[in-house]
Amino acid sequence: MGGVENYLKNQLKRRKALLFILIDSETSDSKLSIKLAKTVEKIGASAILVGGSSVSNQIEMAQTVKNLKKSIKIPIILFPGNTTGVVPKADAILFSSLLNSENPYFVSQAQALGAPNVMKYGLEALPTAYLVIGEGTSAWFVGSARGIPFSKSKIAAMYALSAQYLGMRFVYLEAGSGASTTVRPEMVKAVRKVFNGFLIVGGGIRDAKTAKRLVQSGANALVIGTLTERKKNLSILTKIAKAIQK
Ligand code: 1GP
Repeated sequence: MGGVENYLKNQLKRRKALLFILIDSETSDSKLSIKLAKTVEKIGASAILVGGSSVSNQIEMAQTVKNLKKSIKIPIILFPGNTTGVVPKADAILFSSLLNSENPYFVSQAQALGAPNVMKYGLEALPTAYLVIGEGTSAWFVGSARGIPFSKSKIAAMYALSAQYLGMRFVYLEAGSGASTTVRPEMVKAVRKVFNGFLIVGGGIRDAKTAKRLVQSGANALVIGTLTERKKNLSILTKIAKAIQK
């Protein structure tokens, strides 16, 4: 286990759950990303994820990570949608297998192609089962996922348990960026029952009440991206941070 994983575990001793902010280097420019990262660091975000399923400009992403690294103290964790999402200077990477993809490329081939650069750049690999819930989002489309229906908690739990048996220490339940509904608390509970590792939930989280329910159901960290794209949402984000940390 490396430094970032240890840091996350230690954070969980002090906080009920952690807030991860997702920065998509293709939707916000570098200056805005730095400003946002500094602000969310102040309100208590534990890490910045950089990436997304549709990131294709590796040079731009590498530049964003480099600039962010100079500006904040919290770890930068890569969140790759493909091999292009592996860039230097970050602290760690959600080394993910999209377990419910119908395309073996996203289950194991992209991982094999990306692994040499993960080693070369000295990125700490966080072994993650990435599970796409529902349909119609970019993560679902790009990853050729057979989306687990929102109401099928048992299926998500089966995948999470298999992830655990495969030795993965992180599970990410993903409703997809900008999703109209979040993963349901019932599904988080069902996964929590069988999975002992670090449970990440994201997609469509836009208010403190929903965030709190997901945490009460067993999420260890929530990922928020879309909400941060508007400055006026900062007060909601602050409320979410407060609601999930205690
Ligand atoms: C997407 O789970 C993340 O990968 C964040 O989703 O953009 O809807 O907050 P939102």
